Amino acid sequence: MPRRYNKKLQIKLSDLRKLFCRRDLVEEILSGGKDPVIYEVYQISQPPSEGVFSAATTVLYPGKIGDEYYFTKGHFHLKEPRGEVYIGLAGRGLLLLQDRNRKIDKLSLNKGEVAFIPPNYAHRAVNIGDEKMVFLSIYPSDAGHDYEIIEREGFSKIVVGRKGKVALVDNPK
Ligand code: M6P
Ligand code: ZN
Repeated sequence: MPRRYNKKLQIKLSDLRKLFCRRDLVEEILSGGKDPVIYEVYQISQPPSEGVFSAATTVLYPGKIGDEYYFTKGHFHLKEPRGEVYIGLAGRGLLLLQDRNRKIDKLSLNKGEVAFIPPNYAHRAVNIGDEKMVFLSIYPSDAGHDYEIIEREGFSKIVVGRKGKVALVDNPK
């Protein structure tokens, strides 16, 4: 884990209950008394200021709900002209990018790969491997997180593992 961070977030299944497709399975797991950690974010957060970066290391655990792989919540930036860079440090992952018209693009985000998130794209990381997926993100400290649209509408496509294959399919919701 990174040695220097000033804020740690732990996101559990219950924090993502409305986002997974199979809400019935989520509720079944939670009502059985389990609430697994899906990911942790170690932030090196700087006060919001133009031209200053914040950074975060995210550890996204492997797993699925039904056939949908674990993912980060995903967000737009509150300040629209703010981009971001993700750098894969471990594991196998995908980065979903969705524009304001819900058009989706996917980039691979495996160990050693760098992905650029252009301004005005919602972004979500997905762990498609059997091990922890770890990535570093670097973003303007004044970007801000806007979760509202994603919490309401989700991404237009979801990432599933079926018969040993990874596929991007339409979000049935
Ligand atoms: C990356 C960055 C962070 C973000 C984290 C988890 O590290 O984009 O700003 O908080 O991923 O993603 P989310 O906030 O969408 O759950
Ligand atoms: Zn971001």
